[in-house]
Amino acid sequence: MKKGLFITFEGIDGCGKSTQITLLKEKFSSENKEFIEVREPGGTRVGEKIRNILLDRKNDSMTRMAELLLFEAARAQITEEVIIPAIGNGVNVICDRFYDSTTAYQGYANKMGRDLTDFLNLKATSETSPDITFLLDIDPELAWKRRMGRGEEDRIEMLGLSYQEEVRTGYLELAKSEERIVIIDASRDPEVIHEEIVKHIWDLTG
Ligand code: Z5A
Repeated sequence: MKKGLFITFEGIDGCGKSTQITLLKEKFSSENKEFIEVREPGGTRVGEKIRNILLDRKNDSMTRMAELLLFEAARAQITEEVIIPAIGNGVNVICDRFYDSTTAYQGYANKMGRDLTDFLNLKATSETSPDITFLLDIDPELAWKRRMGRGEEDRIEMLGLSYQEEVRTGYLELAKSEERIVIIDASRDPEVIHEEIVKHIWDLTG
């Protein structure tokens, strides 16, 4: 059986991932392409519980190592329980964040180091890698303005604009060495971005 495509979306907070995933789901549905949508951290019973711990503003004493291991625990669960079976059954997987988030947020911005995050990412995913990753690149200030009025910030959003700047730099560094990562200018109109994303997916699938 032909394997499903594994597509991931990455970027700083509020870069427009959810918006693009919604448009891509509509496109896949209109083309009768089978897919599932998942998100990280979360997407499983265990993972959603871990997500609550990670994003809870009250957990401000969480250590960087505890944070890293919780993200990897949620990832191990969703990869084995959901992603690997779906791809194996020929179902396309659209994933809101995957291990590149750990590289950019924990490895780069939190300075845990690539050696550690690369090792844990490989272990947590049994070396499952996306076929294509869209990095929605945007100025943190613009992303922050877009998010305004969405209510209380979570524990990671509370870290502010300079943190988002570090994360953005981490993503762009990573993209230099990973051919599967497509950098998308996310400051443009959602429909324009969507068309570019679809073109890349069609190019990949032929
Ligand atoms: N995290 C981590 O540190 N390490 C890891 O390994 C993983 C995650 C997996 C997950 O939070 C947090 O965990 C995240 C990283 C960290 N940091 N934080 N906080 P999340 O999943 O809840 O949040 P998020 O991933 O940052 O998503 P988001 O805030 O919901 O944003 P988004 O999905 O990228 O954006 P959006 O909701 O599509 O758009 C934001 C707003 O902009 C919205 O009002 C849209 O209508 C608007 N928008 C979107 N696109 C456009 C365009 N093109 N033009 C104008 N306006 C737009």
